[in-house]
Amino acid sequence: MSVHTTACPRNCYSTCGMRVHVADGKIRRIEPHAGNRATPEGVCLKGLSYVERVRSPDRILQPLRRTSSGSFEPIGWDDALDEIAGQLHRVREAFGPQSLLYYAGSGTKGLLNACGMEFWRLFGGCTTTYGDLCWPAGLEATRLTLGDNRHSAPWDIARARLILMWGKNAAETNIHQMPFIQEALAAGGRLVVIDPRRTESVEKADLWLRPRPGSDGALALALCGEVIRSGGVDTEFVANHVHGYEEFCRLALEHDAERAAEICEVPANRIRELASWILATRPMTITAGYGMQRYTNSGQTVRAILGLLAITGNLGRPGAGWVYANLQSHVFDEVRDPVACYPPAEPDGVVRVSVSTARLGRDLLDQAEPPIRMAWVERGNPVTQNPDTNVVLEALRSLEYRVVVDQFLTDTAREADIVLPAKSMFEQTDVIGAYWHPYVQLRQKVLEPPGEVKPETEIYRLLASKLGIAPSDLDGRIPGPSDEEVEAFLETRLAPHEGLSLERLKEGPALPASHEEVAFSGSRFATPSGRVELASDEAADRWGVDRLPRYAEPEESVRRAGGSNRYPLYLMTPNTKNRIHSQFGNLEMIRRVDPGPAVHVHPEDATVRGIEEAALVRVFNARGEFRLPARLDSGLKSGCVSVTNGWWIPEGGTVNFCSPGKETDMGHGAAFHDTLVEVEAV
Ligand SMILES: Nc1nc2c(c(=O)[nH]1)N[C@H]1C(S)=C(S)[C@@H](COP(=O)(O)OP(=O)(O)OC[C@H]3O[C@@H](n4cnc5c(=O)[nH]c(N)nc54)[C@H](O)[C@@H]3O)O[C@H]1N2
Ligand SMILES: Nc1nc2c(c(=O)[nH]1)N[C@H]1C(S)=C(S)[C@@H](COP(=O)(O)OP(=O)(O)OC[C@H]3O[C@@H](n4cnc5c(=O)[nH]c(N)nc54)[C@H](O)[C@@H]3O)O[C@H]1N2
Ligand code: SF4
Ligand SMILES: [Mo]
Repeated sequence: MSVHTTACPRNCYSTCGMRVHVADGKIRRIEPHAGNRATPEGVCLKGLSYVERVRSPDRILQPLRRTSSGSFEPIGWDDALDEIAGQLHRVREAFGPQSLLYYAGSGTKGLLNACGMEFWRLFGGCTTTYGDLCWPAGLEATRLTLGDNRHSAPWDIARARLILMWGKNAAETNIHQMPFIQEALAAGGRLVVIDPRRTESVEKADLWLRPRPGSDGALALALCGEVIRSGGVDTEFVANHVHGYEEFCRLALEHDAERAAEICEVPANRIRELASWILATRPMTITAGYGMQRYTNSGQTVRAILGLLAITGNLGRPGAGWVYANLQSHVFDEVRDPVACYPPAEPDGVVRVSVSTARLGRDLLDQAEPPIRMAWVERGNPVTQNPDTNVVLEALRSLEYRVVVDQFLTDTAREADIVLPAKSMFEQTDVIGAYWHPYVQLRQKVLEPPGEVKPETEIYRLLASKLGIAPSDLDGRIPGPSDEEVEAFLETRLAPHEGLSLERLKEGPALPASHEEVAFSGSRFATPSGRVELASDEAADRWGVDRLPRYAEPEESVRRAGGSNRYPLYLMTPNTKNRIHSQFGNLEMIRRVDPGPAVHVHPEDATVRGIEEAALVRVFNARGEFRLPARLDSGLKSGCVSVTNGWWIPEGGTVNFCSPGKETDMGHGAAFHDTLVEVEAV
């Protein structure tokens, strides 16, 4: 039995440190790594299911080629790469390298992910995507307000006496945050959850506010107005560290509990109660989720919420602050990939075209110079996870040739001409960052890849030789195939960073030298004014929004449609405990606890439509539809229906058939939740 330090590279707050025990080429045991103070409880059920996942009978172990009947048959690596190289050569000759789309999703974290783009540079360029499906409206709102995206160490929230969990469901999506919150509660702190759904996190809350989806900006401004009127402003903090307070104050005073009650459909006395807690309790931490920032008004929403921390001086102090995204472990630019927020810079001498991730389908169909002819997809499942599935499918099907690299035959892989088998987290060493805790960690190779599986770096090397790219051009860009070459490559990347080396990371998680335990403790903010910016010229110049976080309804809102709406229900599509987006749902261990999709409907909305528990219903709007059994749920706000995202098309719950290919107001995010639907029994 050998024991190895590694870490879970899923797109998940926790990025758990772990020790895996391996014997006879099999994982025998997974236990927490004591060096990661944020994840002492160890991995979740998904983490435990890796034992099944790496050896799943459904895993793709050799290249597959689509047959004329639409099924897949095995093909040797050499033939597969010859065919792909031939297609790449053809489209580049005929239309230029930008007729190739390189699409990378968030399937796994790692420095080596950047090797993909290095390859496409050597190819002569390509079309890539800008923006991101996940969190950019909030990232950009935070950057505009505080200067950058970092927060205090995860355990600092235990020192808070008031915690606002705003549009986040940590009990399912950030399970390791909950013990720190429980610690705060045990010490007399209070938890407020702001969410239209009664989630597992709500069960722990002292107060629950249930706003109408997309209306949180009005709630935040009302709370600010109430605090200002009650004399709760930290005048010293504001005088020394806040820019634009006077203007923001005038805006906030236009709002109060009654106005927010009308807009958000939350009782005014609840809003006043929360305001009184904010006045009376310090320190306050707001832990904000990403679910709330996927609307067309949500960058502005996040700026308004940040205003509440600024005016009460709850920044830069222990137990106080903004927990959204902690990029302190992101000391390498490449670690940011695949969650880069802005259109990528043009690399030297290589023309790169970009299409919007949020509008993937439409932009691909519309791109004319040059038209897209071929796609390479890795680490992502855009058919189920990007908005507007019908248009994404249309765009993929309009191409001449598609390659997908994945571990499983996902809905996206099923659209491919060639599917290449992907490594798992145990089959190649890499260095990974996180976005909640501050550790840099090693994701170590502990198993040989099964079957004919090859890591992407090796696939790119082989493809480069087929395209006549000189091996010397790959040096320093893509490591060679041996474990030693991969480690040497990573060591070079680690070398400039004090305290980080492979030897150190093999022992366990490491803090970067620049780590700040209490973020912004020096009250230095990297904004144009050097202060917390409640009024932002940059917001106006860059994104065309108001320089103040003024409230506006999301574009797709029942109120904009004015009563006569054919689609009167908000479709909520949250994340869920036992899957990561479209991953894990195909495993026996997971299906036992989460066997299939259902649409949650409030009993009032169900009754008027004659929908009964477990009845099959059609969820639809003008963009698309899907059919699922109904689950009556009085924990949902009436006027909302909810289906967890990530179900595969054959399972019937692919929610993005109904979502719009539309960007958020800032950051080029995807406004998934600007989605109105109708449901009917079928
Ligand atoms: N188990 C598990 N963990 C995960 C993931 C996963 O798929 N599964 N995914 C990871 C990733 S990539 C991400 S982005 C994060 C996301 O983490 P979270 O942000 O916690 O998750 P979401 O489910 O997207 O949204 C959180 C909550 O926002 C609520 N919400 C939606 N609209 C509104 C609104 O207008 N106002 C308010 N106040 N609330 C609203 C939803 O009801 C939901 O409960 O989780 C990460 N962790
Ligand atoms: N309606 C709606 N849609 C959403 C969301 C929502 O809240 N509502 N959430 C959005 C969010 S926050 C996110 S982050 C996205 C996530 O969307 P995606 O980035 O597409 O992520 P996943 O669904 O996890 O799919 C990742 C794929 O990568 C594969 N994979 C894993 N490891 C590797 C590897 O090492 N190599 C390769 N080549 N492949 C690998 C997995 O098998 C899986 O098929 O979904 C978004 N979509
Ligand atoms: S999915 Fe998240 S919580 Fe589960 S093991 Fe991986 S990092 Fe930890
Ligand atoms: Mo995400």
